Amino acid sequence: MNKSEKIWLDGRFVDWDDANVHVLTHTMHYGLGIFEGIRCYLCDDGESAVFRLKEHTDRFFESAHILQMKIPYSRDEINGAIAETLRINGLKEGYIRPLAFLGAGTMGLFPKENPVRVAIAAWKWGAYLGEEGLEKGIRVKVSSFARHHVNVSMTKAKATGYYVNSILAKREAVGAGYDEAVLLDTEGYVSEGSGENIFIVKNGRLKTTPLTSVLRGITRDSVMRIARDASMEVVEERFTRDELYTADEAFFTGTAAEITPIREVDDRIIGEGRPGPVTRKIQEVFFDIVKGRNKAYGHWLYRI
Ligand code: PPE
Repeated sequence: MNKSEKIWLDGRFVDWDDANVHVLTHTMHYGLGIFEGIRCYLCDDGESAVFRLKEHTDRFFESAHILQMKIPYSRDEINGAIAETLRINGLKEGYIRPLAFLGAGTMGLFPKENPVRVAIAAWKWGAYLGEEGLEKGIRVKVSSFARHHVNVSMTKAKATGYYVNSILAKREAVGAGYDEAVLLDTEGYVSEGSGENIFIVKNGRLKTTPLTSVLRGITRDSVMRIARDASMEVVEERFTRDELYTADEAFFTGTAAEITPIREVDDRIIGEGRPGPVTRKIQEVFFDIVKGRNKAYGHWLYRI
């Protein structure tokens, strides 16, 4: 991985290699932690901007609220620490990972005095599913693992432990020769990727999973707004895997994955087997926005 110099840990910067914790760190045993994934882009004017920082920080605090973790910093302090982490590492472009976790203290399932600790790291991270995937589309497999049931895991929280399910699905898909997994919900409807929301396009109309078993993706929200602003119809409705197979176009959205076209699902070619016009249009507008080229969405950029 692309190491940076410093990591912000509990309010101060430490060297990357010294950002260590005790092995009895509670979150390492039981998975009750929360995190964010945020991207910062180098804009065409040479300055850099964090994409939708406010929404990411708000979700970070919402995740903490859902899981009853009290973050010992304000939203402004976290935003400031994120900006400082980018600056101190000289990163004009990169991926930012805020993490809140329960430190060492009591073991067992009723942690009381364990401190809530916060780390913020940032590093260079290229195309999540490969440059070629971004350009030509990826091959996806429906997973044998179901996505979280709403009464088992509260998926509006971006919790560390939930990602065991994602890793199992991703490993299964990659092991079988595909690029990514798509998970169904416990009722059998399409849910999301291991770390991405999903959209399909049919007859010019976009459809994405409603906010039940999925994470409330910030890229998902951005795509819905971009599409609606371009007078495209967007609905949030359940759909089945055969509706995915017969879509004209399909794509994943996520901070890491950005807008990644899907060209094949379970060995069925989607549409023409390459990114379709709607996907390409959304990609184009999205990258124009994050690079500061589209002034109409300037309010989504937090200048560093
Ligand atoms: N669903 C899941 C399960 C998910 O993890 C992500 C983000 C999304 C949807 C899209 O959300 P958003 O980034 O707000 O558009 N996944 C993060 C973690 C990736 C990783 O491998 O780590 C991300 O994209 O940063």
